[in-house]
Parts: sequence; structure tokens; C-alpha cells
Amino acid sequence: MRQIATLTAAVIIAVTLIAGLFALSEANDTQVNLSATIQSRTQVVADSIAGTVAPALRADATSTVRTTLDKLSGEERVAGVGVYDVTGNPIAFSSNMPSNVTSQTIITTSMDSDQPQSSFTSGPQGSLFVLADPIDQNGHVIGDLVVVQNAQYITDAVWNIWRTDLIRLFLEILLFGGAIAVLVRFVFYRAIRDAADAVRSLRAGRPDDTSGTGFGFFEPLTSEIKKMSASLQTARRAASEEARMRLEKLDSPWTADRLKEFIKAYLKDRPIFVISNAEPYVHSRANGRLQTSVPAGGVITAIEPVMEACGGVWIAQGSGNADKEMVDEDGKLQVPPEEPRYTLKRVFLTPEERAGYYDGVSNEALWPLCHLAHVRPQFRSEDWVEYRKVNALFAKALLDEVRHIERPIVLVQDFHLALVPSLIKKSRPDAQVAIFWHIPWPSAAQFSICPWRKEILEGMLGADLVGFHTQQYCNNFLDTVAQEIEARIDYERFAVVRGGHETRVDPFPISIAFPGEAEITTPPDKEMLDRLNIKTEFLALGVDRLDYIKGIPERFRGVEFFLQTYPEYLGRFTFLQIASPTRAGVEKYREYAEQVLAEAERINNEFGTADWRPIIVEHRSYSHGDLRKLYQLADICMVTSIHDGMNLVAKEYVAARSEENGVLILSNFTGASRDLASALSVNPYSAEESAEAIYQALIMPESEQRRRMKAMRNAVRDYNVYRWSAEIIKALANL
Ligand code: ADQ
Repeated sequence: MRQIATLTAAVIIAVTLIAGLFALSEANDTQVNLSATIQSRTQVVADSIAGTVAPALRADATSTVRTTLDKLSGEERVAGVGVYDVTGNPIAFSSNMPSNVTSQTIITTSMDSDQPQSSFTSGPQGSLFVLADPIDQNGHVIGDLVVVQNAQYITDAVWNIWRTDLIRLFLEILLFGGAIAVLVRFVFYRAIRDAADAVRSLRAGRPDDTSGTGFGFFEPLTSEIKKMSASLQTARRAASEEARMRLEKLDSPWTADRLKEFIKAYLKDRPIFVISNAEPYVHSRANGRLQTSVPAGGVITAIEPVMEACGGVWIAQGSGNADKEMVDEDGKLQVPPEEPRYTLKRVFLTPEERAGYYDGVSNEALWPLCHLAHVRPQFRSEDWVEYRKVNALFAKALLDEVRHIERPIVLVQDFHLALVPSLIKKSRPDAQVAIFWHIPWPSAAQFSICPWRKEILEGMLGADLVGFHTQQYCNNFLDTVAQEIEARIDYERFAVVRGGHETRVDPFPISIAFPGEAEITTPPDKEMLDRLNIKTEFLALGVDRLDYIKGIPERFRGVEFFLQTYPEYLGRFTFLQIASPTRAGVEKYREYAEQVLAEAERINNEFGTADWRPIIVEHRSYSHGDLRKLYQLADICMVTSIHDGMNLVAKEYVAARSEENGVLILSNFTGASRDLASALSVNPYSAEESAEAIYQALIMPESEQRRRMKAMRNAVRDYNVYRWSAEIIKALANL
């Protein structure tokens, strides 16, 4: 709309300028012509009067002069006549001569130069023309004749021209401005929008959407775009064919395209529904400005590329303060914002619901229950009421979505939504439901302290498939089921059978979308280090949510022990910790954040100098692009979780090391340590072990770094997140 207004305003200004110039020129011409006419006509009148007046003037017969002038004053347009002597003093005036219109200068100038002089002036009745003409006798000037003519008609004529032109200009503006606005809005704009829609449809692989499009004004482009469409379709078919062939060759890497093809083949385009607590895009408003952010967290990192590849609907909690403004009446919007590929449906909770379900049961009960972090779980029955309520809300949101869909594929994510699978299955037994548990499953003994253990297990067993990262977690889960509820456990097939329904329990080690060449900048961009004022020879990196399972103070103590043991590295080594705030509603997390910052401060005070701090903590979220740059710059990445379901940071570091150097130090207590066996493994509880691992990493020969990194890169490339989701979907669809 702004463009239309700007264009219309530009046209109006141009029309006004052109019409203004024409009007000016026309008014000027008229003024010049009419002035010339009045000049010559007045001269004729003056000549004829001079002939009559001159003899009387010569004879000094003033009364004769006055009588003669009076007779002449009746002439048409003559507004007055006056005669002056050689000194410029008046001798006689006609009776109609207006007073104070004749200047002395014009009279004396005309007599001195012996030439007529004229000027325009204004009188009581409007504009007047004054001509002063010298009266001669034998070549001598004997007086001056002044003839005053009515010139108002000239002013009127000029004003008439301006008035007529202004009215015409106004009409032209209306006509041109209106025509331009209508043309742009309804012809050009619509044609451009149609063309853009058509190109977008082509890009999204929906050539049929463009078949009826003529692009109106841009008709000549149509055939070109249609040709482009045809070649794009051909290229797509070829790529699709190639992907299908690759699908059959098991050793080729999994990509977004291969996953798409796989889903077509396996699900015959049945849509996928994902339900998770966290949403992939958060809209917030700060100082009136709308911002879109991607929250830090493993579930988002893993699921987002899969949804981008497959499309479908993702149901999640709306958590941003501007989330409500962005959705339609069903709570939906298309994402990613810059290139929509799937639907995000937001579920909005009240503060009480969120406090009980998210802060309470999820973060203060189940999280410490499942992680061996020595944090006592808080089981509050009022929180459990909210947890059940919110699980029912999520299940309802899903059931509304799949109302008209046969055998929908539903992938429930994580421990926030343990009751959702059975709630869905109760209403829709035909749905194929999987729940993936992103955190560890503890031993049966540890889980037995949970007062809601039976309900949680029954909720999860509503699913057809329960997935964990490792076989160990699957075993723990089956032991827990065996101990807690009545069910038959089939240890051969890793399945639980209850009331005629079978649930498979399998490991699916989650991974990341291995970045392509294009996403890795070589050589690495050092600007970020300059910004952080890091100048040391060696850089070690940690990237985590500020969560007590991530073992950040333990890591810092490893750095401290390293610097105490190997003082030759003082001033030559920096540890950079990127720590994003998380779960701020829970007291334990606020305390942990303070503890991490205090620990860094303590160690910095112990070793730091005026221009070097051994530990730098960036207490904020970074974009994935910026994290990738840091991964490329870090000689060492330290993942020292005291317990972690998988840990994707370890895999991200490995994937970013396209030069195949660098060392990953990885805690034994992460799921990732099973997949990345070539990392330097540590027990994070031992500062000595962590310190020694840092030292070994720094002195490790380049050849050994490459051997280890290559093996780890192959593992992540081979089992990336596309393969992870394909394996889950295959297992689910095959049931
Ligand atoms: P998380 O506990 O969130 O995930 P992790 O697997 O390491 O842990 O994933 C964290 C993700 O957040 C990574 O993609 C990382 O890049 C990103 N991230 C971390 N700190 C960040 C920061 N400061 N700024 C921006 N991004 C940041 C849970 C389980 C894990 C499991 C995943 C997936 O706890 O064990 O691996 O789910 O299943």
C-alpha cells in the first residue's frame, strides 16, 4: 500500500510541475501581449492629445489646456490625462484624473530623455497604466503629457488564466492519480502478486497451482515461467528418482530429500503430527519491536529439520509474549517465518497450568527423577493435577487436528507429555502413536519413588512405540514396567503387551542434521573471538543450557586443575562457556546460574591477569550459525554432563569440524558417548580426569586428532537426524 501511495504522489508532483510551468508561461505571454497592446494604444491616444494641447501650452493658455483635457477624458479606458510644465509641475488635469498615481520620476525621466516612459500602478479601481510623453516644440521639450489608462482587464485576464489552469490541474490530479492508483493496485500489483504466488508454488513443488495463472499485464512472462516450471519439474523428478534409488542403497547418506522420498514411499503422504512442550519459534515483543527466536534445546534442534523436510503439523506450547498475536483463530501459523514449510499450532496455558505442569512436574519432579544428578525431586500433588489437565489439553488439540484423517501418524515428544499417548489412543485407536523420551530412563528402583509412576507408565504404554536414546534406557524402562504394572514383557522382541495392546520399546539414538558444505565457512571467521577479546593460542569451548545436569562447575574445576598442574599454559589457554538461561521459573536453576558464574569468577581471580581471563562466560543464547563458527574455532569442545540422555552439542562440534582436527572431551554419562567412542572420555566428577583430558587434547598429534575426528564425523553423518526420524517412522508404520 505504501508503494502505491508513493507512486501516486510522484505522479501528482510531476503533473503539478508540468501544469504549473505551462500555466506560468501562458500567463506570462498574456501579460506581455496585453501590456504591449495597452502601450501602443495609449501612445496613439497621447499623440492625438499632444497635437491638440501643444498650441495652447505654447500660448501659455492653461484654461484652454484644461478644457481640452476635460473633453478628452470621456475616451474609452482613459482614466485620466494631465499636463506638466518643464519643471514637472502640474498645469492641468482632466476631471477624472485619479490622484497620487503619477510619480514625479517618470515625468522628469521622460522629459530628460525626450522619450515616452510607462509603468503599471494601482489606483482605487484597480490596476492602471501610466504613460508620460514629452511635448516638443521645434526640437525643445516644453512640457509633459501624462495619459492614465485603465489596466485592470490585464490583471483580470492573467488571474483568469491561473484560475482556469488550477481547476484543470485539480481535475488532472484526480484523473491521473486515481488512474495510477487503480492501475497499480488492480492491474500491476495483482499481476505481480499472481506471478509471485505462481513462482512460490513452483518452488514448493505445486506446479498445478500455476496452471490457471495468466499474470495479466505480465502475460509475456507467462510462457517463460511455464517453461521454467517444466524444467524445474523435470529436475525435481530426476532428484526424486535419484533419492529413491539412493533409498535402496543403504550406505548412502540420509538427507532431507531422502527423508521426504522415504516418507512418500512408507506413509504414502500420510501427514505427520508432532506434539512437544517446546515450540520451534517464539514471538516476543520488546520495546514494541516484534522478534522471532529459536529457543535453545535439543528437542527443537532435532525435530525442526525433520518437520522442514516432511511438512505436517507441530503442536506445542505458545510461550512468547507475542505468540497470541501471530496465530489465527485456531492457534495456527505457518513456519519457518521466512519460508513456511509446516504448520505450528500453539496451545496456550494459564500461569497456574504452566507452573504446575512445566515448572512443577516436568522440571522439579520428572527431570531430577530421570537424571542421576543428586537433586531431590519435588512431588506435589497440586502440580500433578495441572500436569494431567495440560496433557489432556495437548491431546485434545491433536484430536481436533486429526478429526478427518485416517490412521494419523503422531510423534509425541518427551517427558512433559507422558499421558498423551493413551489419551489419543482412547479416542482414536486407529492412530499410530510413538512417544520419544529425550532424557535417560532411570533404574526401576530409582523410578519407584515417583508417586505417579503407574499413571505415567500407563500413559506411555498407550503408544505403539516408545523410543529412547540407548538400549540401556530401554532395559531400564522394561524393568520398571515389569516391577510396577501388570503386563507381559516380551524380552525377545522388546515389547510390552497389556490388555491386547502391544507397545514396542526400541532405541533410536537421536542426532543432528549434518551441515552441508555451504553452511561451513572456511577459513573460520575469527571476528567472534576478537569481539570476546580472546587472543590466546588455545581455545576450549562449552555450549549448554544452564542446567545442573550439564556439569558446568565440574568442567570449570577441570580447567582449574589443568592450569594448576600445567602452569606453562597460563595466559595461553582460554575456556569459553556459552550458557543459555533456561527454566527461570525454577529456584534450583536460578541458584545454579549464580553458582556457575561465581565459580568462573573464583577461578579467574585465582589465575587471571590484566589482559587474560582463563574462563569467559557468555550468559545468553547464540544462533546456530554463530555456534557453528565457534565450534570451528575451538581446539577442544568439552561436554561434561553428569548425566545426559544424548547431548547434541557433542555431535554439533564433530559435524562442524570439516578440517577433521580438534578434540572432543566427552562425559561417560551421556548417551552420545555410545555413538562417539573416539572422543576423549572422562568422568566429570573427577577434576583430575578432566584436567588430564585437556592436556592430552592439547598435545595430541594432528594425525591422531584426524583419525578420531574422522571416525566420529562418519558416525554422525551416517546416523543423522533424518535417519533417526526415518527409523522411528519405519518402526511405527511397520507395526
Ligand atoms: P538438551 O538438554 O537441551 O536436550 P542437548 O542435546 O545438548 O541438550 O541440546 C542442546 C541444544 O541447544 C543444542 O542444539 C545446542 O546447540 C543448543 N544450545 C545449547 N546452548 C545454547 C546456547 N547458549 N545458545 C544457543 N543454543 C544453545 C535434551 C536432552 C539431551 C538430548 C536432547 C535431544 O537433555 O540429552 O540430546 O534433548 O534428544
